[in-house]
Amino acid sequence: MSALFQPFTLKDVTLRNRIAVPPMCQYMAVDGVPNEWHLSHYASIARGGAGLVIVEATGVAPEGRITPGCTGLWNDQQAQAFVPVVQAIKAAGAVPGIQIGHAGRKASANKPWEGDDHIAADDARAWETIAPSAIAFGGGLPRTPRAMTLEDIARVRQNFVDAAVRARDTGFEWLELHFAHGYLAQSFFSPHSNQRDDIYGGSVENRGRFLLETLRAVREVWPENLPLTVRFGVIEYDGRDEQTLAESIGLVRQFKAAGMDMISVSVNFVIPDTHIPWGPAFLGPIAERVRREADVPVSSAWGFGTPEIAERVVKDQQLDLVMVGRAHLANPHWPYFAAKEIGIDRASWTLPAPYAHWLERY
Ligand code: FNR
Ligand code: 531
Repeated sequence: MSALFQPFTLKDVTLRNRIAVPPMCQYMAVDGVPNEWHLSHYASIARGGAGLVIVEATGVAPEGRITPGCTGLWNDQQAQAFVPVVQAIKAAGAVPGIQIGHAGRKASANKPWEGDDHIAADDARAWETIAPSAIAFGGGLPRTPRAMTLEDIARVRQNFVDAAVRARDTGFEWLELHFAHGYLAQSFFSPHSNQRDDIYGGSVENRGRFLLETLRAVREVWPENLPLTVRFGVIEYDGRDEQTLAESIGLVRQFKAAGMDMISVSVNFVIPDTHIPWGPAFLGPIAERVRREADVPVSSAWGFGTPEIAERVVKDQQLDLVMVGRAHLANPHWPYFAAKEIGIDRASWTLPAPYAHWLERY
């Protein structure tokens, strides 16, 4: 039997298989409002057979978006516009998830195909960025952010809570906090970007405070019976990996004690010049270590989009869920072709009946 096509239950949610579509920004929203693009994009990807579809990083506040094209959940118009997206994902048999986040010092940027860099400060589309400290990321994101006051920190934490309430009321059944990839939350935890001298900076406990407080506050409003997860960079590949991993796994344990149901293991991306060992499934062993040492279900991504790799990492219990991103952009029906490639019998039934029936002998 295939491991990849076994169901997965977390709290009251059961996924039809171990394949998740990770959040992937579409940069196609105006004023944060999802539109026809998002509806057709998510409906088509959900129809392909994945168990879980996580909607892209969605800003908890206008200045929390990466680009002006990112979605938002800071107002009811945006929440209302997500309802058809949730319904389409569910109609396709997948579980609708959403990731909410704040881009911090990486915000106010151009779309990847329009430069992937900070919008020029004198451009009317630009906005002031905020971060734990007034330290710029560098590279294409050279603008120095304003160091957050304690009021800013309290406001942004509340933004996360308010966005979680909107996600709940919109019908999402899986919530992921974006604590990875060098965005605001990740940048609080890293000493590269957080050099505060108050209770939010310095010691590993202080650097983890914003993340833990935000998780606890969201847990209070997110239904206990639905998965609350965190996407978290646990390694920077900056030459201090053993220390970063130890600190990160310590914080993951605290996330679990605070009510987090699952961790999505990723890379920090806090500084531009690192030595990431890109390659198929390179995060598998890291994720397995987090799974073992923090005793928590894990998912991960980067190069798992080959069927036999996806099958193997679940069978070997490195991961509980495999996130397959770009392969789904190339082929929204990736799970159907993966099922055929790893020899699942009646593979066509990974697709909805109107398709499956005719593909059985196709
Ligand atoms: C991403 N990624 C990403 N990650 C995240 O946590 N939130 C997001 O919104 C996005 N947005 C995004 C957009 C696009 C176009 C790409 C290609 C990627 C990272 C993504 O979820 C995944 O981790 C990586 O793409 C690696 O997995 P694959 O693509 O190798 O399967
Ligand atoms: C990071 C990425 C780097 C290299 C290949 C794929 C993905 N992502 C992070 C995304 C934005 C797009 C780039 C987010 O986390 C929002």
